[in-house]
Amino acid sequence: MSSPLNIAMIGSGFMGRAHSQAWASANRFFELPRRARMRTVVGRDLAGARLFSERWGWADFTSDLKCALEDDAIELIDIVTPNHLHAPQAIAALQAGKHVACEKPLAGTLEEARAMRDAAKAARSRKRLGDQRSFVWFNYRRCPAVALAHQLVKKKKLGRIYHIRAQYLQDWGQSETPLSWRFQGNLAGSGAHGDLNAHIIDLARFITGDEIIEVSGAIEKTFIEQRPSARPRAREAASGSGGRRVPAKKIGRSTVDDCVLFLARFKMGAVASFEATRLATGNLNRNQIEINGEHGAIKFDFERMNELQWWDNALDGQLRGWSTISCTLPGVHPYMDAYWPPGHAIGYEHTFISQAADIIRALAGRKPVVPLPDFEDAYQTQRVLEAAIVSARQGRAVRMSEIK
Ligand code: NAI
Ligand code: SOE
Repeated sequence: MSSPLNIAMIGSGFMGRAHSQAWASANRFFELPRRARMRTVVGRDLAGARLFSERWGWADFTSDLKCALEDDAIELIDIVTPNHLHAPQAIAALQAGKHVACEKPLAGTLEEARAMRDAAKAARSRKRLGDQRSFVWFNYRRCPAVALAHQLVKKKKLGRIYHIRAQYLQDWGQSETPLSWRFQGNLAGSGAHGDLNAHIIDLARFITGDEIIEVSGAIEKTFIEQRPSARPRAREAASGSGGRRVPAKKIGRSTVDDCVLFLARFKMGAVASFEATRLATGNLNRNQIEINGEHGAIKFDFERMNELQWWDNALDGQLRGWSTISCTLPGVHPYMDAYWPPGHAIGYEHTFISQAADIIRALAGRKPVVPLPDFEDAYQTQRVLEAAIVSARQGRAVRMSEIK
């Protein structure tokens, strides 16, 4: 095994915990060419960063990003901060010669995303600093069932694709949910749109290997315009969905959407619909996609993340029907070699462990199990997000060629 991969992570909230767990576990589950070393966590304040480092296994802590950027031993900066910080932090890290792994959405705005894409491109071509890489944590690609769907499409099992139907439905955004950064346009960029549509646009692009050429019929809606102000550091404000709801007295204005819906056309002819919302009462984290092709169809729902639904159109009519594949077979289903015996389900955290493993592979010049999104790739998803907003606000179809 070559030298350890020293990592610094910026941020210590929901994703800070998920990523810490992933970096700590990747070498335990996977045989990897390098060992991840959790060197420094960068927090907003020293006391908080110290507590976090002790609990989650970081060797050191700081509240000054410069310390991590000037530490020559650190090769990779992992960014798990609110969306408005992705661009300045990622660009500074790239300019300091580091590899960068950034949470989704790539940025709050298209302009910031473009600057990040350009900085990653410039860094890769600046040979003096080595082959600098960028990664984006579209972690759902690494659900074994989603990776399998990608492989089935690649093997042409679905044939020509007609329909893509994607929804990301949550319901944590009810009126009593406090005004965290997620409801502030200047910090989040958008609401359910960048937060959730980003995932399903990425999933649709990843599974089909196709690109969107036109967006139309978009609706952007904010149902709840006033929210109780967030208590500083309240857990429910920090982690988005599912937290304890603590009433607060002051009222503030939400400046993001609660939901965005839109239609799209793909280059190879498929037509698609996308819906993201935080107000789909009754749905906790229903990240689902159905793809209907000439020879077969697939359905995935994150709330049953170990399963892929498969329809084989070639079967005799008497036998034709949806079948449920338990994507838990080592040696058969992507990533399952690393985990448990057949039928022993994995969870949300494994998507991050598998992505951490693929990042380590990529940084050692090896191939990831399925493609890893980089800043260029995530920028294409960001362009689609932008096209949907233009469509919603101008009430018209938007060609992707309009969105630079
Ligand atoms: P969070 O609010 O739980 O945590 C954000 C963290 O950033 C907090 O620890 C906060 O103290 C820290 N922070 C803020 N400003 C900072 C600064 N200047 N320097 C250092 N730390 C700073 O938010 P969460 O849920 O962890 O989201 C972070 C990012 O991860 C967002 O971009 C979000 O979209 C993404 N995300 C992705 C998920 C996925 O499934 N891939 C799931 C949840 C979030
Ligand atoms: C909240 O909506 C959230 O945590 C998103 O930020 C994540 O990206 C999604 O995976 C789960 O829900």
